[in-house]
Amino acid sequence: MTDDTPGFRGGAPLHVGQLNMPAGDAFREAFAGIFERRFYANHGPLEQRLDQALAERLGVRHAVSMVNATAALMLALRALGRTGEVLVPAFTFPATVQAVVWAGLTPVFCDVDPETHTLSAAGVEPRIGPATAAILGVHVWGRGCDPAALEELARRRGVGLVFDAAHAIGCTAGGRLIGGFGDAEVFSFHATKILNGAEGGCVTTNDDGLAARLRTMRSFHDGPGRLPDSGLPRLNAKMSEAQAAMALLGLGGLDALIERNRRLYETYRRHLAGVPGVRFLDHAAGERSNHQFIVIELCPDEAGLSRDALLETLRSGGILARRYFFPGLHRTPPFGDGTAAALPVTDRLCGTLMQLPSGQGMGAEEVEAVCAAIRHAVTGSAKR
Ligand code: T4K
Repeated sequence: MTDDTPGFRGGAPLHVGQLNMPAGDAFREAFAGIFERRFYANHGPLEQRLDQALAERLGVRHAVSMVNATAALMLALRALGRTGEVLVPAFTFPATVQAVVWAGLTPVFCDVDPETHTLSAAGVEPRIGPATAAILGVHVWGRGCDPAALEELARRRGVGLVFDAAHAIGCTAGGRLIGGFGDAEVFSFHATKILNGAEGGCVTTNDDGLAARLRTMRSFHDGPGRLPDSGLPRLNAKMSEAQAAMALLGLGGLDALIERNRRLYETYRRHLAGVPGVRFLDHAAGERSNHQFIVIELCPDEAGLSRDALLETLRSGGILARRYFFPGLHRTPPFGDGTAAALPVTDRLCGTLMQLPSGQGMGAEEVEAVCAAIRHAVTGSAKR
């Protein structure tokens, strides 16, 4: 970046993570309650309140909170009680596929749809075989992973269906809130997610039996809804009261954050319109999104520079945009390496997509500066 290059100046670097923090007073009050009760873990009142609030918010019978989404995915898959292979995208965060392995199942990578970036029923069906235990779809960017069609497919072929909904709280698919699709869905409350529990996650399900198994497997303690003497494998994957306090505060402020994100998203969309080679990732018409992720695809031939060259230019101006996801997991140890069979759509997306900063730390001015820096890198001019 040269001296006359527009970019973010005079502040902290702009990260892609959301880092949505509750108001200090509310935070102090919630934590004072924990200290007064001297109840820090083992399914305390805040964890129970969170499970209820999440289930109500997502319109689902059960929400079972956990220490993080990775453990929640592991337990959701294990609680299906199936063995064999899990059909999963390679275009996802490593936790999705590591959870499959930790659950004692074998991941089989499927390519994703070029428009939605998620698994589709048509793409997955040819990969279903006698060893298939389940399909694990990922609602990447909060865009629904064709859930109704995958539900029909899973029912017809007799396989399990779980969704990694780490990105998707507050989003809809086919007009229905994500949370009640398939056998189970899994949300993340990591600090960089729109609902920040300073780590945390949950499984949601409409299946009473699955919920009871999850409530048993998530800890060694007598939490609510636990099955006595079930013989199920158990783990310390329970959520602490501190996490639950943070997540409850986040849930209370979620709608305001989504609205704030939506305004940032519109600003990005307006200011990136017409930049050669930059394709802005829109959300499906008629669906609700949390607008947590601002994603662009860069066509190097039209833009005159590669995605990685653009990232480097932005980085030198304090704009920490990121490749997301890179490389595809079919090319990442322990799942594969550079010689892995191509997944053409995944390979293309991994080479051309990037995530731009958003969230509480950004305002319209910062968004405009990021867009001007992109425009300048591509066209040599920052004019809007
Ligand atoms: N499935 C999907 C599709 C996921 O995306 C994820 C997690 C999971 C499953 C598993 O969920 P969890 O088990 O984590 O609940 C981060 C997060 O660790 C991870 O939760 C998230 N997805 C993933 C996409 O991003 P990193 O290691 O690449 O990002 P990190 O921690 O370097 O943070 C991003 C930026 O935010 C950095 O530039 C620094 C900044 N940051 C981060 C934290 C945590 C801060 O400034 N302060 C902070 O406290 O994985």
